Amino acid sequence: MAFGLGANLGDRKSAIAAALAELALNVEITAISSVYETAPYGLRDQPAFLNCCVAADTTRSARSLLGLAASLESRLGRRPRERWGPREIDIDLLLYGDQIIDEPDLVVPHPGLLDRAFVLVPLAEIAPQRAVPGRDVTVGGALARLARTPGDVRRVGGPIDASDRAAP
Ligand code: PH2
Ligand code: MG
Ligand code: MG
Repeated sequence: MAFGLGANLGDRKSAIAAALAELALNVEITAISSVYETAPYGLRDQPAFLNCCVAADTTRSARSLLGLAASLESRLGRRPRERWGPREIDIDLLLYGDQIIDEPDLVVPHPGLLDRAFVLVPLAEIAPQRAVPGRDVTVGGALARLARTPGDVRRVGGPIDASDRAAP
């Protein structure tokens, strides 16, 4: 399975480092992408994001991972705000094996996956051959097809690690 992480408020890097550390306590992380600075997508008038993706193995259900993501977001200081708007930390379930889930609050593969360079670029770095269930395409193939805006997704560093977490 894979998560997408993003932040565009406060100390973005340490928020992602904290999210990675907490995720590592709950799932077996198998790969972490580089970190990218990305132009805001959707609502454009907000600060630039840092984004990365994580691949992991787990026996937890997709619904349990959704709950985990929500509880980590709130523990890491995310405040409720508008949809598409700025956030301290965002943890999205992108893929869950070969499963297709379509429930009101849980859609997997993530519905925005194929349109968003800020997800496809880091995900293609760690899982280019992964098939996107229900779509006749791999992650790398989807990225190759995507119409890109030059400079919208810029690699700014290697994988974030626990040492990037702010001291408590
Ligand atoms: N998340 C959003 C809306 N727009 N833009 C970028 N660049 N990165 C994000 O993670 C992002 C976004 C809603 O979750
Ligand atoms: Mg989210
Ligand atoms: Mg999101």
